[in-house]
Amino acid sequence: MDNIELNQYPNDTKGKIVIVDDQPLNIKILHQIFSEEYELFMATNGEQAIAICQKVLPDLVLLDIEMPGMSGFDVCQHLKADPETAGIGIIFVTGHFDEVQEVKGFQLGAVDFIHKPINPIITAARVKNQFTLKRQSDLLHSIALLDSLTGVANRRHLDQRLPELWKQCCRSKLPLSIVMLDVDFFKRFNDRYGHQEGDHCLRLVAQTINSVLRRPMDYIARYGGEEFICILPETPLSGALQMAQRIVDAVRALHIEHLDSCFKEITISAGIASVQPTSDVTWFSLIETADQQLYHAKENGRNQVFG
Ligand code: GH3
Ligand code: MG
Ligand code: MG
Ligand code: MG
Ligand code: MG
Repeated sequence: MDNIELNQYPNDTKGKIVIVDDQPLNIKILHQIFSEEYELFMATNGEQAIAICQKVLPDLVLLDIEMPGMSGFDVCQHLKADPETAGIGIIFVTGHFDEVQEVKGFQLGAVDFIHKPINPIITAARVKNQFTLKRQSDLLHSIALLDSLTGVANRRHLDQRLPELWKQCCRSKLPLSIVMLDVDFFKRFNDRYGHQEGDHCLRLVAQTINSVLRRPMDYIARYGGEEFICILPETPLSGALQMAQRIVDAVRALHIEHLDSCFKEITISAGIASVQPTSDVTWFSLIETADQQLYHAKENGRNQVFG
């Protein structure tokens, strides 16, 4: 599970299909059916198919079962075992109807079967159905993991992503830092300017935090009401302090009027925790530490970083 974006599918994006068959003639037939509507990638053996799938993350794979070397079943198992490729829809294309084979294919996670000789109309219809389902489920998935107000990841996404980033830092033996952020005097802001202005402010703050994060691995989620959390993998405390200070400065630089704050504009406070992840420590305690540091930043006057 990677960082997410709501507009995953601009209307002009063609669906991607990987066609896998050891017989060039079959590839040619499938290519003729789909080349206009989809972006196609071809493979003539299992290893090649897996490499292409990992690289282009297609919507669907049309997968021949009988091939020299890795069979279609092997390829399917391989793709399903890797979280990165597990969501790709697999349609087996098989030479002869065989109930046992078909059961096995569905058990391995295939979404449909197409029988040879290929009927272009039936094949196109089946692929179109699966393609539509895949896009709908991808969209649902991304909506379920996004905060609807600010467009950044929500708590549910954080719960999935944090253990992954944690594991990554266990492997790389590099520190992971967490920055907890909380908008200052935000209750008063709502009281004076109204909830709609409050919502608008939260959107701007989320965008601003996001714009400070530069590396692809850096991650932001809305943690709660006016609280955000940043995860900075492979970043030591010193780097996290710098990033957090940049965030605090950038929020202040928005110059959003807040007459009931001692700063007279919207500010944010940050608490940082940093650790070298190992299997002995948990990320729960890291969040707790960041929370305590945030508390100190508040106690010490707000609009500042503690770590
Ligand atoms: P502190 O500086 O100590 O953080 O004070 P605070 O007022 O920001 O903290 P408190 O926890 O007392 O209040 C948080 C407020 O954030 C309460 C609520 O009105 C506001 N809030 C939380 N979620 C939302 C939201 O989605 N939209 C809006 N407009 N306001 C929200
Ligand atoms: Mg074959
Ligand atoms: Mg709060
Ligand atoms: Mg609070
Ligand atoms: Mg607050």
